[in-house]
Amino acid sequence: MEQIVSSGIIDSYFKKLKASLSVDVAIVGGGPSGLVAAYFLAKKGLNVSLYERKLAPGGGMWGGAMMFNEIIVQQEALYLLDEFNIKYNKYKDNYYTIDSVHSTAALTYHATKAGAKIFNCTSIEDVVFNNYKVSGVVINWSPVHREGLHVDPLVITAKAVIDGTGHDCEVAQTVARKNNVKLNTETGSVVGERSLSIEEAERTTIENTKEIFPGLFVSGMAANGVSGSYRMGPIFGSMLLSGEKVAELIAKKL
Ligand code: 48F
Repeated sequence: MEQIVSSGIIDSYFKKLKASLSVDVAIVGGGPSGLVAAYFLAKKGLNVSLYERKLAPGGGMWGGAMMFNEIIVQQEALYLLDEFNIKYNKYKDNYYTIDSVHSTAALTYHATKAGAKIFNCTSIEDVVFNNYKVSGVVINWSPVHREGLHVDPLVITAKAVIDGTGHDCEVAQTVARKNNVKLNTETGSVVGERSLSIEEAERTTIENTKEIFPGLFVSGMAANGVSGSYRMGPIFGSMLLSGEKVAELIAKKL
């Protein structure tokens, strides 16, 4: 029995990893925008891997605001709550509240059920840069980074990569810093996030969700960080809509 438990885990984990060495889409970050993108892309039959640095995917969604575990979603994104079977309560005209734990679990459940593979405890430390195109991601165990161990990574090739890393827009930062290239932003580099302005931020998140370099797309807060727009705090409609938009852009391209 001891042998079966261990070999079962090892065999099925490596089967999953091996099937994901070359994917259609590699998503960096399991926040709401990354999870929604994973769901829609997998639903279209694409081979999708999502890498999350932490033990639990969900990013900034679990904790609501200041650990009050409720979040706000506006009317425009209500159809996505229905798509993910998330329960909501009307608060005021146009504004709904959802339980952040219930909704984070629902996004994760539906993304994996649609066929996306989530690799948690896995950090992206670089990208593959072939023929002036982002062509994959360079992965390592998060504990290797945390311990500062000098351990080389593995490489996953991908037709498209999504930077869904939230406020830090880590992948875009790395691509710009290491390769001396111009991104599709006003300054050609990562402009950086501005202070909080909810209405403006919610609107621009959708606009800023785009391909910022051949092969590299941005979603969610990373989209606003890269393009120099505002943060919005614990309202999540645009995060969900951004995930859907980036999936559509990529599906059209592949
Ligand atoms: O920040 P995050 O939740 O991304 P998002 O989809 O949503 C933003 C909102 O949560 C909130 C907000 C909107 O109301 O302002 O902040 O833009 O999740 C990003 C995830 O990416 C992971 C990180 O642990 C988090 O779970 N992550 C960041 N860098 C890496 C990474 C990396 N290099 N490799 C793997 N995962």
